Amino acid sequence: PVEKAWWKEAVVYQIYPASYLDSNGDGLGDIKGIISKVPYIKSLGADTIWMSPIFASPQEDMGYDVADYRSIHAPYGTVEDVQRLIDELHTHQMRILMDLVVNHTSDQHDWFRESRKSTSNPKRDWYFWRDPKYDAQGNRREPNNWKSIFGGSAWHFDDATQQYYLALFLPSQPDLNWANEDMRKATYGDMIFWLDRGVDGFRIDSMNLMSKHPDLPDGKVLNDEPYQSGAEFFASGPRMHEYVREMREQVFDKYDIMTVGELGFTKDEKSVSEYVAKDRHELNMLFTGDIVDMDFGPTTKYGRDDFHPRKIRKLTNLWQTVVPKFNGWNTVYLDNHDSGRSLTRYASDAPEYRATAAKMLATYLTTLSGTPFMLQGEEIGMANLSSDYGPDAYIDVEAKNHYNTVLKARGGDESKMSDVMRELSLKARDHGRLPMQWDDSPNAGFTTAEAKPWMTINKDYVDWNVASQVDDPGSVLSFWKESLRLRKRHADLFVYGSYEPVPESSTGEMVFAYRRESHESGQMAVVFLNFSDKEQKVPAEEYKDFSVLLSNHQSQAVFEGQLALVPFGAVVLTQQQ
Ligand code: TEU
Repeated sequence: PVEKAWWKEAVVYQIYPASYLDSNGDGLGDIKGIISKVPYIKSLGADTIWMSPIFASPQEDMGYDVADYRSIHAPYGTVEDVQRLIDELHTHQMRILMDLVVNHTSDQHDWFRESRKSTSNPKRDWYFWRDPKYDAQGNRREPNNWKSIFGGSAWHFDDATQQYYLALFLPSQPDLNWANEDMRKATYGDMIFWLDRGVDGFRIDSMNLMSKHPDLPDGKVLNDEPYQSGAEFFASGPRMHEYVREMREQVFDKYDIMTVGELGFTKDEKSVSEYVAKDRHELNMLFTGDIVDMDFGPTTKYGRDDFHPRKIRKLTNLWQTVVPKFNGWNTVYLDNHDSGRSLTRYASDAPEYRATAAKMLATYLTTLSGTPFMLQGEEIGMANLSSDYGPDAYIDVEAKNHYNTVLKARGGDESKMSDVMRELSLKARDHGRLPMQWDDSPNAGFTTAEAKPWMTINKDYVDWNVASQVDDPGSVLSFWKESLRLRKRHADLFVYGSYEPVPESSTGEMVFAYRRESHESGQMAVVFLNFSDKEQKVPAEEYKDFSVLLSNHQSQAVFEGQLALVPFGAVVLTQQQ
């Protein structure tokens, strides 16, 4: 049986601070707004929040470009405001994870300002600086062929010192050199600054990019583009586990905290086990990025629309079965701030299906083992911007860079961009960052009616908002509360229980089903999720005397040995105790 821990029983609610609640009418969310909603989050049944970065930052990548880890982006508030949020959460027996962005800093960070001053500066080696290469014609070239994840070269020439510096994301996000011990120690000091204020753990951004191959070799040439992925040399490099272990020894082990690493590129069973196996003593769990669009593989997220329920089934089966094998743990999630919303992406936001589909996805997230992470708004069935929104609605650098690169390649002809707009309407990170829809007042109650919100508010807020659902027992919000209560009440079954997939051969490819069994009581439950907009009948002879524990449509019965699932139907059956 699985060893118990508070971070295994946690239910984490991701808050995107810019988009949660604006308390001072400047059109941007802030810490005071979050503090005012702690009781709401508690009432939902979430007990931990993960807050995307709130640190001082020029906001070129929405705070994932940190200029000072020990001060707060002024429009969000102050360190004292964050301390009040931490204390308010602890008063409600809740916890908070900070977003730890330490693979890179902003180019406005003092460390980088120092580092770029001269080749002999003491902080020069805190970042990656390399001499140019020159081609046969004597033209200056970047030190290698790596592409930035946001497009273009990952190298940027600095005139003052005639060298290039490495930035895997934006040019304003220079990568820190983790091989430098002084840099690591300074970073550990920043972690301790927040842990000493009561922060209960970290979501570690771009965690496995911190160790790169020491020679920074050219990436394999996969196509005729000027720059190549290079991920085989900048992800999960040779000292990655050494750095994670050092973080544990120097920082994490002094506190009772949760650690979640964001893993890119290497997502096979062995690589995952090396981070989360108990005897490895590294991290508690990972975001493996396969299901949602964080797969940085050669097929960029804006490649073809490759979602199919089988992809979710395959990856879930892998993690659900493999994690107990090495006594590890994992996250369970379908949404975050880097991806299109799962309701639109993996189910349906069509009016006739939207509520049922949102409840089906809630059933998935709350009946698997692993720590569920839900994104703000997922609890009320928030969805993507509809496809009638034009390119101006997308303000995130990832979407804008992609759109402009393709538009330029097509001679600036906007009429030739419908395929790109379709991809953006499914996958753009903007959908995961839409302002929270609190009520049907102007600006969705996110900010004052007069304020100009910092980004597009989905026009469907008039019908999809907290206020219209909170007192409706049939709402998505009420269903989330019920399913989280069920998970908590039956933790031995849904958190710690065993997992056994029901073969696709018996359910068909559009119904994802699995069995959970309690090691303590032997109670067994079976979960059926219909990922299609068609009725699906599945054999259920063996469950005919089971009762319905949870269902997202009228009472579900097993009859003639079959279970008929309505479009996006979800049902959890359990045998009598
Ligand atoms: O994401 C890691 C990352 O690589 C993502 O940018 C991912 O490739 C992309 O979103 C897939 O569509 C983390 C943060 O979650 C992301 O918001 C930041 O932009 C990035 O790191 C840099 O800090």
